[in-house]
Amino acid sequence: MYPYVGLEEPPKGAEQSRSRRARLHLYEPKTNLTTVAVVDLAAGTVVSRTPSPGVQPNIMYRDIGIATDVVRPDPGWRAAMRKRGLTRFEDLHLEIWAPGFVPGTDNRRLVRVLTFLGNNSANPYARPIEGVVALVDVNAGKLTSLTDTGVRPVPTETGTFPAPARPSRRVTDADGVTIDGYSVRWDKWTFRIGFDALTGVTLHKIAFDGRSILYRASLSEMSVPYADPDENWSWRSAFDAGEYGLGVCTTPLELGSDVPAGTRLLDAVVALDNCVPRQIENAIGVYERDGGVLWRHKNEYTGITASRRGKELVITSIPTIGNYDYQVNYVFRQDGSMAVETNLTGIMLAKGTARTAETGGHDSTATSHLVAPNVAAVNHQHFFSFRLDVDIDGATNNRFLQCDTVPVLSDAGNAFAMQEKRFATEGFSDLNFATSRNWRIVNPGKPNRLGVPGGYSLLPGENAFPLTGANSDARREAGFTEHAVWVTKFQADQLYGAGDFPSQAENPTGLQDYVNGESIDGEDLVVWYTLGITHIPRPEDWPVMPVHRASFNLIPTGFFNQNPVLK
Ligand SMILES: [Cu+2]
Repeated sequence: MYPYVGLEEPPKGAEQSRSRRARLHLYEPKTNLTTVAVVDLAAGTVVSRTPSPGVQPNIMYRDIGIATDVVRPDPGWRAAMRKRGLTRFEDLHLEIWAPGFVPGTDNRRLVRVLTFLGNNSANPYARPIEGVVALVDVNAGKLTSLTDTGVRPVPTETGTFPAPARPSRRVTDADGVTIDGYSVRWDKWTFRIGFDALTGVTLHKIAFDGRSILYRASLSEMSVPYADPDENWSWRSAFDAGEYGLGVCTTPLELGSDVPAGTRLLDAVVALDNCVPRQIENAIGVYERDGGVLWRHKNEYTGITASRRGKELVITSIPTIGNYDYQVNYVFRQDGSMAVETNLTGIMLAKGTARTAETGGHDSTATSHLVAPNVAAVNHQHFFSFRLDVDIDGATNNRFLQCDTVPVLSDAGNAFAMQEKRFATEGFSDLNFATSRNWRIVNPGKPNRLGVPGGYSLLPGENAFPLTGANSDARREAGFTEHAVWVTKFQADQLYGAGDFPSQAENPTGLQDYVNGESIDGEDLVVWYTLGITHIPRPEDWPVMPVHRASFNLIPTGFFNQNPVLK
C-alpha cells in the first residue's frame, strides 16, 4: 500500500541541480511494516529504502473499507444498536478514526469506529449514537473490542442545512496576479505554490521586491483534543495531517461561495492507497480582495487628505476532515506584511444526551454544551502547527529574538521599553500578553540605513494554552502544543510538528525532540508557530458552524528603510 507519496524536496540551495525525487511511505499489511523509500523519478531508480518498524502511517481508504465491512455485520454492534431502538442498519453512518495510542496492542494497525444515524444524509453528524465505539484490527479484519458505555437518547433533529452553493454578492478578480504554472507574481511579491498529501498547500521562496523572506511555509500538523472524560471520548485527539492527510482531504473550491467569482483555480494531485494519482480539481484558489486603508493622513492645515486603498492577495484551500472544514489562507499585503488565516467551519462532533438545562446542561463541570435537543457538542481545542522556514535576505546569518515590552525606571514612572532576548540555541517561547510579546527574525548582515538589522516580526493573534491534563495522552502525543513558538536549526527532514508518524505512536516525537541545543545564532533557522483555539460550543455553531477566524501576522520590522508603499 502507498499511504503517502510526495515530493522529496531538493536540498536547499540546490533546487535546480538535482533530478526530481519522490518520497514514499510504503505499508505492507502482511508484515505490518512501514518502509520509507526515496525514488529518483528521472532515472527510475530507488535511491533509498528504510524500514521503519513500530510506526503506523496515516489512515488509508483501505482501512475505512475494511473497518466498515467488519463492523456493519458484527452481531455485538448490531445488538448495541438494537438496544437503542435502531434496526435499519443501512441508515447508520460509520466514521473511522485513528485510534490514538492503545497500550498492549503491539503496534497492530487499529482504527476506531463511531456510529451516527443518517447514512448518506445531508448531515451524517447531527445524530450521534452515543456510547458505542468499536476497535478494529484492520489487518486481521476483526473487531478487537466494542465499548458500550450505556444508552443515551438518539437526537431526533436531522440538522440539515441548505446544501447548494449560493453565489456571493461581491465579486472581485485577480487581475493583478500573474500565474505561470505554479509560480505567482503579484505586486512586489513572488513565490511558488506546492502541495503535499499530508499538509496541503506549501509555499516556496517567498520574496518581496526580490528579497527573500521565507524559503518555505506550510502547515505542519494539527491536533484536536476533546474534553470529555468518557472512555469512548478520552482517546479522541485527531492529528489531521499525520493521521488523515490535509492534502488528501483537500476539497474542490466552489466559485462564488468558497472563493469569489474571478478566482484563479489550480489543481492538485495526490496518490491514492494503491499509488494511482487522483487529481483534486480547483484545490487551490488565488484571488485579490480589498485590503482596506493602506495608509492615510488628513492635514488639518491644508485640508488635504492623502489616502491609499490597499489590495490583498489570498492563496486559499479547504481540507475537509470528516465533520470539520478548515480553510487556510495565506494573505499577502502591499506593505510587505503577510497573514496566515485559519477559518474553522463544518460540523462539530457531538453526542446524544438526556441532559437538559435543568439537569446540568450548563453547569460549570460540563465538558460539553447543549446545542440542540438531546445533542451536546463536546468542548475541544484546535491546534495548528505552522512551519515557517524563514530566510531573511538569504538562508544564512539569521538570528531569533524574543521581544518583551516592560516598564523601566520605577513603578511611579511612565517609561517602558522593548527588550530583546537573543536565542543562542534552539528553544521555545510562550505567549505573554503582559509584555506584548512577539518574536523577530533578523539578518544582522543586512542592516537598514539606520544600521539596524532588518527583519520580520511574528505577531500572535487569538491563541490558547493546552487544557487537557498535563500528563494526558493528548499532550504527550502533541508535544508541539506545549509552546506557541519553537525555533530550530534548519533540518531538511524535520517537516512535521508531531513527527513523521504520529498515528498510534507509543513514543511520540516532533518539536520536543527537534529542539536539542544546536546553535541557531547566525544560522539557517526555522520558526514553528502553534495557533490554538479553545472551542466551547454554542447553539449558534449548530447544525453547521459559522466560520470562526483566527490568524497571525508576519510584518517587516526594519526590513525596509521606510514605509515601502509610498506611491
Ligand atoms: Cu471546533
